[in-house]
Amino acid sequence: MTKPTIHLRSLSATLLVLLFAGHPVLADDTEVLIGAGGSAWAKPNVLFIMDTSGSMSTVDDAAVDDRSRLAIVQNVFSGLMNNTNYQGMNVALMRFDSGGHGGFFATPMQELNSTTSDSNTATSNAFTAGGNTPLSETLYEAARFYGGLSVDFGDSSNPSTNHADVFTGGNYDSPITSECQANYVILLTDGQPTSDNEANNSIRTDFLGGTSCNGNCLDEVADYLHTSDQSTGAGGVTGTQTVETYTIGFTTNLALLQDTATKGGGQYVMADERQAPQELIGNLLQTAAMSDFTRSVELAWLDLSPFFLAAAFMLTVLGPVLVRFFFGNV
Ligand SMILES: [Ca+2]
Ligand SMILES: [Ca+2]
Ligand SMILES: [Ca+2]
Repeated sequence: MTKPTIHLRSLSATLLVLLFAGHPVLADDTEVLIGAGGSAWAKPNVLFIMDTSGSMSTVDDAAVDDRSRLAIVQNVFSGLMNNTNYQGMNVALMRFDSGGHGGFFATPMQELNSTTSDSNTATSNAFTAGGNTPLSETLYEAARFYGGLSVDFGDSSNPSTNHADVFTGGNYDSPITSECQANYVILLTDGQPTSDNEANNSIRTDFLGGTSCNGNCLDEVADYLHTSDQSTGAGGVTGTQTVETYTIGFTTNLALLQDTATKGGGQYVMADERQAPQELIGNLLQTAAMSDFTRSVELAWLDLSPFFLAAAFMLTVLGPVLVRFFFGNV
């Protein structure tokens, strides 16, 4: 497969423009990345998992932002859905089960366009915070989806069950349809896992070849997604198709989320505007610089898109803080 050539230095410049502009609006370079009109490349699958646990109703610092964590995430998600630069990729949205038993698909994996951007936003905005934080159980369900395996939690979940377009009979319809397709999970969460061991036995037998997890299974599932072919069997796509997991943590710097992103082939970013905006900005710039200088010859545009998604999240959440950081207290 021929990969499109990208001049990454211009991408870093784009990121700087974004930072100084204070808006997550992507410039023309990104249009190239997303492949506007570029049907020659398989659409990437981007699965968002949104934490809907009770703690997401928390307002962390009303003096900074009087919205709840969930309201902030919903606003960020809406901003992404309505950014036309992202149209053309496939997007799905999962959320936690309100009773602490795994998670389910609130929307199917579908191409982002003017219609689905509205429906995705409406679905997300209807979420309310409540219940536990079954992180590994939900990523496990996401892995079953990518792998086209049987539905586990998603057909008995609350406050609703899986969207009808993600499964046929009792099995998930894997969104992986092309050898060159890139597949992602972006996990947005604010807390430690709770009520999160119901999938451990299935993870051990179905994903880990009989080996038990070390502590919580979230990182092991991410590792499995990143290192094992997720499109196998009679309907499988030739070659090895894997899934990269990105984690975005709110308010708590969790080693588990770092481990998960590392093993998942993605990145971990922490969005705590009260603690370390400089560090966050530094990490973003460092990532861009590393991409620029160490991978500067050629790179599939798909390799970069999750970073920009994460950056867009961060920039939206931290917009006011970024302005203060660069221009002083105003
Ligand atoms: Ca549970
Ligand atoms: Ca573990
Ligand atoms: Ca395969």
